[in-house]
Amino acid sequence: MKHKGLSPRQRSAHWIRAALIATALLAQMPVRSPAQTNLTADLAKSKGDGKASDATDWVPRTDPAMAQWRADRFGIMLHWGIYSELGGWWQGKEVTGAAEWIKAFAKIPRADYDALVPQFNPTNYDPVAWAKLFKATGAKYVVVTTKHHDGFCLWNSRCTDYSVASTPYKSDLLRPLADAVRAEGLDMGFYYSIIDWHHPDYRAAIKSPDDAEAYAHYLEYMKNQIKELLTEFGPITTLWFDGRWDPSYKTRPEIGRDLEAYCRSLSPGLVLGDRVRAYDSIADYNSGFERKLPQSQPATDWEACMTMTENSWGYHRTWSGDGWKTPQYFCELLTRCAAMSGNFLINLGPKPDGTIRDEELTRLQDIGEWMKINGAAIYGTEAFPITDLPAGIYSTHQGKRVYLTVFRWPNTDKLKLTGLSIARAELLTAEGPKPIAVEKNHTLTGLPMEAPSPIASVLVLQLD
Ligand code: FHN
Repeated sequence: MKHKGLSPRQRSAHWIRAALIATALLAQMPVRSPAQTNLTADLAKSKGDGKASDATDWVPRTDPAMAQWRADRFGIMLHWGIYSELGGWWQGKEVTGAAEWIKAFAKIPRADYDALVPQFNPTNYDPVAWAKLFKATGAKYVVVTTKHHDGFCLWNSRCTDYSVASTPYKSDLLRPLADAVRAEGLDMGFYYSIIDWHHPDYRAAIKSPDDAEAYAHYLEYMKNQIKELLTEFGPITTLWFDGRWDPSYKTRPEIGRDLEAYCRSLSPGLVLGDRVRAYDSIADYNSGFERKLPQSQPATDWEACMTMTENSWGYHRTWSGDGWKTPQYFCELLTRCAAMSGNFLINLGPKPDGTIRDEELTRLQDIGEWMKINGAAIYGTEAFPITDLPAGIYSTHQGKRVYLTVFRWPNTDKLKLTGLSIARAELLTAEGPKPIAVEKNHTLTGLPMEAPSPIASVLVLQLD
């Protein structure tokens, strides 16, 4: 068995996997609750930054910051900016496609788009309430757009006046959020767009020496902004770059490498996904799983990010594409990620006034209720492959504790897990863990005929 590319923790898990690859005899059994959503069909629609980076030379980081990121497993992403003002509508018409792209999709003239700046006034913004909500959802980290592709900055950057400082609200939106998030014990991360439709020196492609000179200035601008973001907002654990696909960036991998080295020089423990690079390698983890999950476990650390509707990251007043994903679906995606040793970000698009819409709020609350009881199956866990596990059941483990998260409850009170040597078992419920009898060290007996949770129920197996 090769250990190349695995962390010590992953390596130590190998003996368990090697010795205990089990066969679940649930495979042929009927299940009680039907599959709720067609994961494959939905996830196949993924667009965006989905191109795979080269993982050949990837070496896992083993330091505490990376170990923490890996153990967190679950985060919240926020897309917020002056595009939120429009909510996916321009000149009385709904614009299809991601609402944060409305300037490009509706071909909004610059002067008209910039006229949103004096309108942006999120007077109901309550970062403390947001942070409490994220905590209650069970998230362990938060990633907020500091600047999206339109170039508008949510902090009072000294590098530009195209920022919240020029709005009626005036005050920085990021530091209060970062402080509130950290006060809740969560980690704070910043999204930063490489693409910038507003900056005069940004170039999508370099076609002349003048372009090269302009782009060099833009790179300096990015560095100066990054310095502000990494040094003036308290500990920032991850910088989430986006928009590496323009030729000006992706055809010259040395630019990303230089930017990455600069970030690391400012913040040595910073966790960086591969979007800082030009598809040539992975950085700390693969961040290319956008609105899709991998089919099988990637060889590297990885993270997926997911919209609540089909494809809108920013606030869209009347999304008329595919509808809202259910809390159960999100819990299944999150569990699926953990069962492939990956992280999962759920995206929110706050309203322009600073509130979070009800559709998002209620979903987060339901996810949080589920996580409160079942989060042990997610946090700090890794993949625990069991062959022939039926669709809708996912296995993770932390040391000798194995978690089976059952989204489709079996139509039987017995569960035989050939190949495992189970010392004790319990079922997680709202009233606390309930012991489950184990026969011959491999068969759980006396399972309730109804699943304790309408979303998914977790069986915990303590292995010998
Ligand atoms: O174009 C962006 C999009 O608006 C959104 O920010 C997503 C989030 O991963 N990233 C880009 C597409 O890959």
